[in-house]
Amino acid sequence: MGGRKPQILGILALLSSMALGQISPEQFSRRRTEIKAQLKPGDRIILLTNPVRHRNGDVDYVFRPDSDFWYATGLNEPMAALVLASDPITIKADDRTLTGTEFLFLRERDPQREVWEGRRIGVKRAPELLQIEHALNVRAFAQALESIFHQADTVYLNLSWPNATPPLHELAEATLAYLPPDGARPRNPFERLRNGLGRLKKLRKKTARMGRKLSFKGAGEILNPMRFIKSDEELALLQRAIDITGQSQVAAMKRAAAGIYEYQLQADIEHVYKDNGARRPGFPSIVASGPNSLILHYQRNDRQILDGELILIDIGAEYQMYTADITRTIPASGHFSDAQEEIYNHVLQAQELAMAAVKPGISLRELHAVAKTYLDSVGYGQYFIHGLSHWLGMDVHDVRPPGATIQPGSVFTIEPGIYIPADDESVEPRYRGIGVRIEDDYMATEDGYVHLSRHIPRTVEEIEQTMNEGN
Ligand SMILES: [Mn+2]
Repeated sequence: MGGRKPQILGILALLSSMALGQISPEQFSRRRTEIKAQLKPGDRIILLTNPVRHRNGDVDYVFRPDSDFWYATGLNEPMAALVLASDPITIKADDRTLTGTEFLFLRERDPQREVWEGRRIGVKRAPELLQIEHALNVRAFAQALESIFHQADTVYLNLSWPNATPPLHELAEATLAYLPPDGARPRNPFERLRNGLGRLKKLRKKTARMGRKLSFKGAGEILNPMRFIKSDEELALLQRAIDITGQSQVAAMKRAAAGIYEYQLQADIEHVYKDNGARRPGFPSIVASGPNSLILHYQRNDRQILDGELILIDIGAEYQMYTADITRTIPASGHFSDAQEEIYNHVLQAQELAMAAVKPGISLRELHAVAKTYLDSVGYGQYFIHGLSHWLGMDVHDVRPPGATIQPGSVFTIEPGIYIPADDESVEPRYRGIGVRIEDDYMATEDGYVHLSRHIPRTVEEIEQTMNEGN
């Protein structure tokens, strides 16, 4: 029994550090079953997780898994790939011959590296901990590709990396190239690309000789419709992300004052995230005061806030891989000026009208038209310069099937805005330089929607009251 206790403690520590989240290994397994059910004989799906991205010197950016890969595995480790097939295939690699429909390639345990980089699940424990059929050393991935492509017709790849839109085959090549043959991480991306190109060309030649034509498709064809409709577990995580973000918005309302810097508000916001278990933002926090409120994806957050200005705060906590996306625009002084209030209420009314139009089957484009028509009618339509809505989930601009419309279980934002340039002489000076956006998160139901962020102060009155009631 003597050696038993440390082992159990070790496993407990491992489980708590794996960030499997509140989605159980069984649910990840069910997702894989659902993916496989959509594959035809000869289809393979390969999901790669994100690379570790180099920051500077010996420092890398903090790793975040690829959304598709995580959706199908729950694995929060770099250097990993998932391979699924509809019917059993045989993979010969790493001195093993394995037959099945699910193969996870991941890093082998390495006590020395783990001292530096943290614990790894490892090949031996992965099948049980992740409920996956087969696990192999990622170093064998390149070797295994031949087995994977053997008898394959179509290979689906997750192409969110690299984040660009070159032709599909180039993406496929670049993606395959990302996993270097020996499991090491080459520093030079060109070398990485060259290695991968060479391997893929060889594979293509080989399959061509066998009289087969290998085609590549985006894994989104299969995964996007699944990710589009959220399960109850996913909705609970999204609600938690939204609640934490709401708490952050309230914290910002209470802290906001002329004289402080945008990054000080950001600090308060992100403190609330971490304090509540949301480990990072789902996208860079936007804290934009005065003229910066006109910059849609502003992220410098380094300006001193002046009296009388508006502060546009567009933020989202990421909780267990699911992100909120909520914008509030607040007055630095705690009171909107008449001109600010007037513009604010037009934006609010545009949001209310779009909300009232939500029903299953309506498109985000149609919702946009509702808001735009209203803003046009009050003379501010030309200052509404972005889309009204987007889908929300693991990615802040989440995936959707082609031609998606609002369906029960889909989650989306409604975020009208008015941005009047500082030098716009077609309006009175008191309106110039005003930027207002209001953004909330919603889940569609059978007969309407649930306003997931409804508890966060949103009207002029609610915001002023929150800002002035003290802590
Ligand atoms: Mn948004």
